[in-house]
Amino acid sequence: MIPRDHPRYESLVTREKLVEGVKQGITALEGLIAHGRGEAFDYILGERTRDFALKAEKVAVAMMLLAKNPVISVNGNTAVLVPKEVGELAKILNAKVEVNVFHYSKERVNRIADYLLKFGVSALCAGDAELEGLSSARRIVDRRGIFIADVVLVPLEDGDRCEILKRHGKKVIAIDLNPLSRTSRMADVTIVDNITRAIPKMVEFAKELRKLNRDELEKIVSGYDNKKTLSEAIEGIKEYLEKTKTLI
Ligand code: PTJ
Repeated sequence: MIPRDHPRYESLVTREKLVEGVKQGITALEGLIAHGRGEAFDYILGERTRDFALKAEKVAVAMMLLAKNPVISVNGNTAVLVPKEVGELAKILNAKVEVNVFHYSKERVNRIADYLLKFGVSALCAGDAELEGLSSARRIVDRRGIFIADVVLVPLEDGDRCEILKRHGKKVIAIDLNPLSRTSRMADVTIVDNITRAIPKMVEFAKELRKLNRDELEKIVSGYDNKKTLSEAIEGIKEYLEKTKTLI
């Protein structure tokens, strides 16, 4: 039991969720390592949603509202960290949710889908289609989901799939705390924010933006520059480190 007044309560609770996810066979062991890397970037970003992330979250939601077949891809980390919020977001955006994992087994995919169902999220996971050009298990997709999607939200992604999704003509929105990763650089929109803050923020934006018409949504998306977002994220890290240095 983590004491509520612990100064790093949120971070410890998040870790516990992932450890529990591993015990239940939902999160991959490698997911813990990936989370550690994410935590380190979050730390040097100041552990809050920065302006460049807010902007990317808003653009991402507008893009998904404009999409014909938006899909939210869920892996083992996402499933245990934000299951309810993914369901909420999918509902408002009229998006499909698809289980798609790097460390693949049919049993694990089904376990993730069953877990999501407990939060009222019905996820696709048929594995009845393949993305050509990708050798990792992430190529295994659902014919009704990622296979026909025009916009895919991919939290905690690997660069290879991002590249292939783009080659298949899809727009990719990544959530990745590492602004230097290949995924971050390949995506059309990169949200450099913790998934535990990013998805709830996107739910808020979705509630607001769903009232807009297509022209208004297009205005939000047009002129978005992902390279600018990434350089602002790197500047954000530098700024935070400089500020912190003076406090030591
Ligand atoms: O469930 P599976 O089988 O699909 O496996 C999931 C992992 C995460 C193990 C797999 O996708 C993987 O190996 O990912 P990578 O290549 O390590 O990339 C994960 C990226 O997510 C890293 O750049 C981390 O900085 C970032 N990251 C980790 N935790 C978070 C995060 N970004 C946002 N929020 C987080 N909580």
